[in-house]
Amino acid sequence: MIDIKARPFPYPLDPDHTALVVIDMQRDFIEPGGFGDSLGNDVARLAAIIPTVAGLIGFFRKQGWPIIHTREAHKPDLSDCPPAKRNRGTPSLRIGEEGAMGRLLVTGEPGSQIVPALAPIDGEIVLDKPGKGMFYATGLHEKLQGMGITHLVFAGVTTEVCVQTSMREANDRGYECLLVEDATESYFAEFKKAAIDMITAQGAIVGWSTPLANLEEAFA
Ligand code: C5J
Repeated sequence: MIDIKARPFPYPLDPDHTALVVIDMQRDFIEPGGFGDSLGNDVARLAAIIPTVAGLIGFFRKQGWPIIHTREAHKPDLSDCPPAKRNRGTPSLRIGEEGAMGRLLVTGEPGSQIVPALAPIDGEIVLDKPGKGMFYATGLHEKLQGMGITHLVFAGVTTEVCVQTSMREANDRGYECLLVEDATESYFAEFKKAAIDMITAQGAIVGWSTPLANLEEAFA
């Protein structure tokens, strides 16, 4: 085990059983004209973390540790998008409707692709998920178990929605979870802070958080 400086106390990283999960760094959330934009959000906040996420991915590639990229994306017939999700609220465009980058949050459309600066490479897992959490209807837990993974490092967007949901799901399944706090972002600064506080409170009730520099320093 290697101790990483973290909140609320050092994170015990197991180099032989750790994978990185990069949540939903896709054009639909990060670029103008996508799903995030259709909900009235300022997507520039999310684009700002791309260099740090790229640094984190580079760190994992250098170590030779597994990387999983998720995308929130539905089947073209929307059979995996419940009406309760699709019909909620008053967005300018709904899931499945044609936007500037194709149909919003639909697998295979340009908007569902991961931003070019973070594009997955051969050997990395790319997982389309219909929900907020990465374990719902994906078979990911079985895949991680088959790989012997016990520790998960998290990055991506948005901190309080898909990242936090996935961390909570992972925590319930017994994974030791670390959030890289400068490699995650929310459309709302106060929600990012609150999510990290909730995750790390009560003795790391969901998991730990740390900046990328602490992870790099431990392996320098
Ligand atoms: C949202 C996500 N915010 N990836 N999805 O709807 O956090």
